[in-house]
Amino acid sequence: MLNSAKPTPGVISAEPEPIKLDWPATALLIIDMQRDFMEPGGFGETLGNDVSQLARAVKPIGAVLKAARDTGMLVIHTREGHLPDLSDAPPAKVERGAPSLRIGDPGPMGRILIRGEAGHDIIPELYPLDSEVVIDKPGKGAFYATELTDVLEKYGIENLLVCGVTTEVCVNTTVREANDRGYRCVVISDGCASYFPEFHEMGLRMIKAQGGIFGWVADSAAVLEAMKVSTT
Ligand code: C5J
Repeated sequence: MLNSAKPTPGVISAEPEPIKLDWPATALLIIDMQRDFMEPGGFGETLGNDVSQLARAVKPIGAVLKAARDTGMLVIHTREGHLPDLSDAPPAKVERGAPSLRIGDPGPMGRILIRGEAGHDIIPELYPLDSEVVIDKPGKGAFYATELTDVLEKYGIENLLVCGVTTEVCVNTTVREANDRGYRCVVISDGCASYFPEFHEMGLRMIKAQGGIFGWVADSAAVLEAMKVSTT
């Protein structure tokens, strides 16, 4: 755990300070644990990244996902991707850089970052149950051009446990969007990962700096400990 002090029952040992959540008003938000980011041959690798860097987040997310399912917490998964005709993909995104394959090009897991293709789907270890919410998003943030706000309002959600990939891109963008909309975000440090370990570290530090300018950061053990006490 990040804090060495003994945890208070039901309180997440988080940084910059412990936080007690109203669990029925809390959802688990898992960002973009898709084959396109996690596996060779997908979008992440076409950009020149070492996708093995992201594997470390799978187990901690799996543990929190199991606890969320056991306790009946609302679980929301997101997927970044685009419509087959690319009508929701800005040319500025598609044409950027010099990837080995561009968004929409055929790859070993189907067309790169296109909805409905194998690469766009969530990895088997964290696959959503039919009862869970899946939000398809065209951007990095999970609120932009999606129904996420409506879902959170429908379920009376005020707090988000956030994890997924990558720490400094889609996790950070979503946490910033959520923070501006009034949600308390607790980011699960070992449930996030980046292709660049230093960006992961800085991405977390940016969130919890200045008294928690965007939210709180806690590891999965601290979250699980608080969930165990608070939801039994
Ligand atoms: C990126 C994401 N890195 N899910 N997407 O392009 O972070």
